[in-house]
Amino acid sequence: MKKVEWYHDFIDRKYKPKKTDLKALFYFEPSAGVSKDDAIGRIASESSTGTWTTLYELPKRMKEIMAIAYKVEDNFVHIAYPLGLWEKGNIPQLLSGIAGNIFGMKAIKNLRLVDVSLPEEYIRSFKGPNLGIEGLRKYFKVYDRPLLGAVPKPKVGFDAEEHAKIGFETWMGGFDCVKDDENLTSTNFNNFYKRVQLMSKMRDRAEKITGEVKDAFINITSETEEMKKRAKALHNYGFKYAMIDVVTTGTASVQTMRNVLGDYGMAIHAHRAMHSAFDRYEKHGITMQFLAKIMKLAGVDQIHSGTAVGKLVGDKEEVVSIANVLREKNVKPYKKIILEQDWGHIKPAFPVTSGGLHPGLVPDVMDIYGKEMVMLVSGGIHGHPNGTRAGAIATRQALEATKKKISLEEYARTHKELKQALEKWGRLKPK
Ligand code: CAP
Ligand code: MG
Repeated sequence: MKKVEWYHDFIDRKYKPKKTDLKALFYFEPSAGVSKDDAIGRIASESSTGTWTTLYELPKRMKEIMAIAYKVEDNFVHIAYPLGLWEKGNIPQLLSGIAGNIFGMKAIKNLRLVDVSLPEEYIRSFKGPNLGIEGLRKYFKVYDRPLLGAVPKPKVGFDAEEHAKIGFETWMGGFDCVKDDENLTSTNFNNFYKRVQLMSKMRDRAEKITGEVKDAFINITSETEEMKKRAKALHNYGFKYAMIDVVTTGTASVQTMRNVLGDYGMAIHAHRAMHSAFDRYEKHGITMQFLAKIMKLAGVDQIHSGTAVGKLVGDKEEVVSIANVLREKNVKPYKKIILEQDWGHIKPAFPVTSGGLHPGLVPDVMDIYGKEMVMLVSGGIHGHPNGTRAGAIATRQALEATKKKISLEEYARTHKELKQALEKWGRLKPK
């Protein structure tokens, strides 16, 4: 019988990956009646050079660039992708390969792209973060604690004037940054350009009074040409960051904006809204640690990474893995969660912890992350019984207590803003 399928040609358990191969780890579950080899052959074939049936002719070079499934451990498969399959500097193409059609193959019931170890020759074609952790700490002149920020809440509803006033209160309470919410871009009552102008005035005022560097993550998310205009406005008004919702705008626009913002000497705050559409369920989709990896490659300086104790999903093991991928120069492999990664010239980036945090959770988050992070406490300051500025002060007090290894309750005896925060929220872990 003429051979109809050739998926098994993409399996070789004797294959030893080359230094220049991209090495991917997938979790997979074959559909009923499908063997593991039928499944892994399909994953390797459909994500590289194959198709469903044997072909009349094959170019010789195909052999050099086809993916090879070389190791299977339970429901995990390691697949090597020769460098020649990929266009250097092109993240969308990488995703179209290793995170494309394979998610829809009938023969595979569940599939999850866990991580990809990228070779130096591939990494070299990307810029990575413009400032990174070191550059941002130098900019703020803050070294002994996490960078602190807050989003005006309610998420959307303030006009530009009110927004800037909340920003001023946040800065005066001791926070470094004021962040736009992920779904605030430009509305008829809070026009982007008006907000930039008013926020710059309030920032200058707060800097003058406090003597500290103050900045903002103002959301430029929109069509790419418009994002370029908004980036220019932020630069003209002296802001160091632009915020981008990197999943909804896509990796191509992140790469474009890395170039534009890089020319301005600016940094990117990456909000990850929509990530839970594909990273939440452990049997199918793409992990947040891989999303964080490609966004760092594309050039974001910081990206949300979860809290483990707040209102959104992501347990401690996942949160720490994402933080490692972002901060470590040489990432060590960890269980079937992350692969080794030498980041080469790419600068370390900040994990951003946010979502349901308040002063009572500061010790938990510091215990998980240490100080090398950006901590966003939004509802957790604007909901303080004495308002935004007191909420920010309470958060600073909780940080001081944690650093001095004094319990919050003890510290609250002599710090009223913290006391009031604990009276309202205690150590609540919001859902
Ligand atoms: C947090 C937040 C952030 C989430 C995003 C919100 O506000 O502004 O968008 O942290 O989730 O809109 O919920 P609160 P993640 O501090 O008031 O909860 O950080 O997991 O990407
Ligand atoms: Mg938000």
